[in-house]
Amino acid sequence: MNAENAHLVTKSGKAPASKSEPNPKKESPFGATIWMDGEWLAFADATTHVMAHAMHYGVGIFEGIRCYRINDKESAIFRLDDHVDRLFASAKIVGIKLPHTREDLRAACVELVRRNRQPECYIRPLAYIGQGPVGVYPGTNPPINTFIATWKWGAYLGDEGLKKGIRCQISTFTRGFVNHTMTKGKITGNYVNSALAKSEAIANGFQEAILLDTEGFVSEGSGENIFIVRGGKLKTTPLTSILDGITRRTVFELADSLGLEVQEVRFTRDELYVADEAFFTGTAAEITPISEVDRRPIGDGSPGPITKRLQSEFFAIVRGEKPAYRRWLAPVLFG
Ligand code: PPE
Repeated sequence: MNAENAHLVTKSGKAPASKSEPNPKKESPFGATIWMDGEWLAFADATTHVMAHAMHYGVGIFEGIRCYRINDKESAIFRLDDHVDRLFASAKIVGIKLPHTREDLRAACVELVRRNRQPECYIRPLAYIGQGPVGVYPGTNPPINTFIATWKWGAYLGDEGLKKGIRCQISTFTRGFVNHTMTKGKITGNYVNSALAKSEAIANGFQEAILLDTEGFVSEGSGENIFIVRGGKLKTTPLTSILDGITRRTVFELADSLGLEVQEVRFTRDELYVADEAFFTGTAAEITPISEVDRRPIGDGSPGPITKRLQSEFFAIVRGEKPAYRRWLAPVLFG
């Protein structure tokens, strides 16, 4: 078994029972190795039991991190410390005691990218309540399983979307009430809401959903924070109904360095319609312009100057071209 077809083989070594024959020549985006509970496992061996608590009740936490190529021998994981810190914050929110230190998880991310030899990849650490007592109550000291996987993930909303912007719809699904959906945590169960909204948007011919909060103000995308620009000023949702995005925080610093003001204030759907520019931020989405909302073009329907400026700064930083921001880059060296 090699790295290319490792994902097509089950633990028993047999091809998965499926009506459509897997094409062994198709290259897998997944790294051959997965770090799980402190061990380095082959992709096919990183499995979980059907009776794991998280499978039934969705109590898990995760991160999404990107690694970018700097040169032939070096890559850099963007804001690794901040992502690991947020994983611990998520753990605290759902009451999961992570059985690993921050240092161990940071080192495992770096080493996994190196082992999987993926100079540009997405890194997914995830911890969940494993197989223990049956029922909603997981007990006082439930088993916690933790893994990290990597895969090649191009532009989340398409290369074309990154350049020209994407078409969005205001979702019929509402972002959760603050005492229901703990959005400061990146909690697996929270993503049912996102998956429903995104699937609906795509079925309706759009590329992404924008969810409103329970009071009708713009909240965020299914997997992104949102910004609007009007009269040269930026606005973004305050940290009420949204994930405290690390790309969002990055945009705050970039905007500041460019002398642009950012207000964290609620704004309405119609304010979004009449914005000069709008864009999404996220680890997967990076900085993606929004060209249209509910069939109304944003500005003239093409990415505006502030969005483009922030995008080019962002990509220069993550690729190590701005020495002042090297503090955000955790190096991965390929020998
Ligand atoms: N809001 C939500 C709901 C969200 O899922 C993300 C990240 C963000 C905001 C932006 O956060 P940050 O990545 O720290 O800037 N969504 C992740 C998962 C996407 C997926 O499909 O899976 C991501 O971008 O990695």
